[in-house]
Amino acid sequence: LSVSLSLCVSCQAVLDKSEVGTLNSISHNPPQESKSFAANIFKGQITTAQVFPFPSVLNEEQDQFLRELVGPVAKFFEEVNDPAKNDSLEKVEDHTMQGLKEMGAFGLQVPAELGGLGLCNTQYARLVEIVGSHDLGVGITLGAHQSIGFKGILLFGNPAQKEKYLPKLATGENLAAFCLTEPASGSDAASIKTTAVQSECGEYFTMNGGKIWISNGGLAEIFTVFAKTPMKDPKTGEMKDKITAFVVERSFGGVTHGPPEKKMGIKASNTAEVYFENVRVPADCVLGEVGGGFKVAMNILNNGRFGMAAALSGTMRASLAQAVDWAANRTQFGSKIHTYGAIQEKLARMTMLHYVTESMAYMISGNMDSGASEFQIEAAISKIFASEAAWTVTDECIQIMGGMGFMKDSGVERVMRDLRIFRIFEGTNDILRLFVALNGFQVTSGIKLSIVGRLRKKIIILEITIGLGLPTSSLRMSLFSVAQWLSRCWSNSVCVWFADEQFVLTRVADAAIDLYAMGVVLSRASRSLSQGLPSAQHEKMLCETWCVEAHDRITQDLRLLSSSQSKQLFKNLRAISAAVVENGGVVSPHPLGF
Ligand code: MYA
Repeated sequence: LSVSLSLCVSCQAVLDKSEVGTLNSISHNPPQESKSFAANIFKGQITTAQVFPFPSVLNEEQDQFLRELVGPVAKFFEEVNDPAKNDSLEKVEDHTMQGLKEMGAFGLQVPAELGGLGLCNTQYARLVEIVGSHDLGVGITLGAHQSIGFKGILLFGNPAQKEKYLPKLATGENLAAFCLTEPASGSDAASIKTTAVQSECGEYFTMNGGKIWISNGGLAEIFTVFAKTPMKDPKTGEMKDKITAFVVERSFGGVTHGPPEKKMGIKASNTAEVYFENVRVPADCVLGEVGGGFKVAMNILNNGRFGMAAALSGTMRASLAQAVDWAANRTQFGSKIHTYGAIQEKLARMTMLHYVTESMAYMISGNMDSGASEFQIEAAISKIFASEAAWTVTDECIQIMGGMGFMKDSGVERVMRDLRIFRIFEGTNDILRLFVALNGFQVTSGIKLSIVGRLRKKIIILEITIGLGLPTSSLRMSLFSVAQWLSRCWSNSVCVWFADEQFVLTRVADAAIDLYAMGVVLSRASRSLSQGLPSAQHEKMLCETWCVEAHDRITQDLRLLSSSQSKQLFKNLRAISAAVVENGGVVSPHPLGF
């Protein structure tokens, strides 16, 4: 609270005493301690520590080092890497791979003493953003390697594992891959069938199973593999299968892979099946605890998701620049097309989507660098938001460019193809929306809610009211209006019953996403105002416009949920779906009758 107040003073947002009172009463005695802004909004609390002020985490040395890296990396992507060629060859060209290795791009976050660049998350985000603005295929090759492939070793490895594996991974001499998904286990990650059975002597595990759609699967030497290990339940004495994470070397023997998959996009990145046949994995290759692998997997994913937001904010920046270049130079009906309202609205919305995504990426990386341990809801939100925003921005870039955008030479069609997978992998956006809503309610209620859980739990749907009659000289912090909204929600709470109620949860997640987005842009625009940046008024406008529309979306969603209409609506949707499933497709007869 004190942070938010001092921020307000510095950005000239004057609070009157009644507003201070409201905030004090909201933040009072939280039922469960959490510093996460996103988690706390489900409790009707504004916890500002992770949002205000906008993080500035780099010290002078880190700032200087990053500045020295940004130029050469951008130059490399402009002059050496050829995204169209990588796409058509369906691999990253050899000289590009070599150049990336020489630049240290395969070990961005590996500590310097183990041969990496030792970057913090914020520095990593800045470089990944450059990669995302040029070539998502290269981005996935690099990201599958370090964002998930060997992140487990960085996060959970013991000193011996780190010393053994990280130096060669950092230089790119060895590539890494993350092996979770299986033919029958996609979103339901806990249902994997790959097994790892410990030997009688306890010295090794025998691993059997197969993984699919593994990025870098055909190139990697080192794999982070999740497998079920039979274990004795200490309480009941019964044998139970629990997931364990392992570092598996291809050189162990019994590790093979399928041919590169033919894909819609990110063609330059290798994707393959990986098989494990009687692989003898030494017991000292267990990552974390035996039986603790599910949490290892989730934490690796949580930890890497902001990288996607960073990379995609780079993609959006590039798409926006391309759209602007076209709109500023293309003449139709006697005028440049950027002078027409229809194009102006597109450019403005693209700009706002980019601003929100970029703000989320650096908000989360900054929090992580400041030692935050609870960021999983925010990270999931950033992945959902970034992948959808980048899709919209690039789609609109093509729309602005018209026929030219559809041509291969424009390069945007490749970006569009590359982007499609981002709403699917690293947790589909649909699953992550459920994760956001259920985790939020778990924080509120203390009751564990599983995605497939059968719990019936009263939830509180929050009613939103954000006043935006903002004086032009200051933001007058819509945040405080958000806080007022949250406080009101306790008195105006609407109870909704749900059991597997994904229709409800998805909309609640959308409200949480919009709210978090408001928080991050309010914070960033406030900082720009307080620093007197030349762009401050522009940012203020982005922020205000975003907040007005986000407020409307939230109100609409929550109004629907609290209305009697929603039950009927969801019933209809369920019935329509059941009918088409039963019929194997369209139910209504063709209008021509045949
Ligand atoms: S890799 C494949 C990605 N796959 C997925 O993401 C799978 C999605 N599924 C899931 O995440 C889980 O199965 C869900 C759990 C969430 C559905 N953090 O009962 P539960 C805890 C911490 O809810 P389920 C790929 O695509 C939970 O609290 N903890 O579980 C690579 C509970 O704990 P407890 C979590 O109903 C693509 C326990 O687990 C989390 O089975 C390449 C059980 O929970 C969490 N998130 O459903 C990308 N979730 O028992 C390349 C659950 O203690 C990278 N729990 O209460 C690109 C990077 C960008 C470019 C970079 C360029 C350089």
